Amino acid sequence: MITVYGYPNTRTNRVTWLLEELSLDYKFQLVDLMKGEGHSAEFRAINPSGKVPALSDEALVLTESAAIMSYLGDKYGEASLVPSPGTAKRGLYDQWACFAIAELEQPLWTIGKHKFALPKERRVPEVFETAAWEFQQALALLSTGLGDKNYILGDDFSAADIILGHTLFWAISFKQPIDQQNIKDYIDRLKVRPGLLTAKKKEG
Ligand SMILES: N[C@@H](CCC(=O)N[C@@H](CS)C(=O)NCC(=O)O)C(=O)O
Repeated sequence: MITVYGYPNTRTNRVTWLLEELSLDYKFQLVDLMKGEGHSAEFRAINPSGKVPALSDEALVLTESAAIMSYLGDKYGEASLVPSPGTAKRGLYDQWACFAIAELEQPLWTIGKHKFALPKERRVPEVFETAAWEFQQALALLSTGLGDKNYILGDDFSAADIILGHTLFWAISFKQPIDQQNIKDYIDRLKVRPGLLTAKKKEG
């Protein structure tokens, strides 16, 4: 049985969205971050960092949303959502998944950390402007990479679109401007995916 340890409106949604796209059964185990459950001894035994998502699949426990997604796609996806290792498509999949985490998410998370996530005494509001600028640089690269394709790898939706899409939804909630029409259309295509809507419902 697959168990996802998570909390609504967090990176957990990348994993639950993929699980829905793969039509896999799973248990959603709420780790109530607001009640401090991330730092309970019980959850730290699963993820020492206290962060979500984490996933258990029989004896395996995994953390890091992008790694969990590659694992699920490789094991259960028959190359439909995560391309097979060693193919050109997988190279491009990994490129965009890494880009999402390292370039697109990083400045947004800097904003998030310094707005609400870090202890108050650690927050440095001066970083906001540079982080917002960095996000715009990454957005421009994404717009060029996406071009006139429906999805980042071409005609077919993949788990890379989940990581990118989730990060773009996050940008909207952080009120970062998105001016590129191809990215706006991409967001419109992603936000109505039934897998996303079901995952959100299950997370509560
Ligand atoms: N790189 C990790 C980041 C995980 C992460 O920071 N999760 C946040 C929620 S989106 C969290 O659990 N924060 C609680 C905390 O930092 O204590 C991933 O992609 O899974």
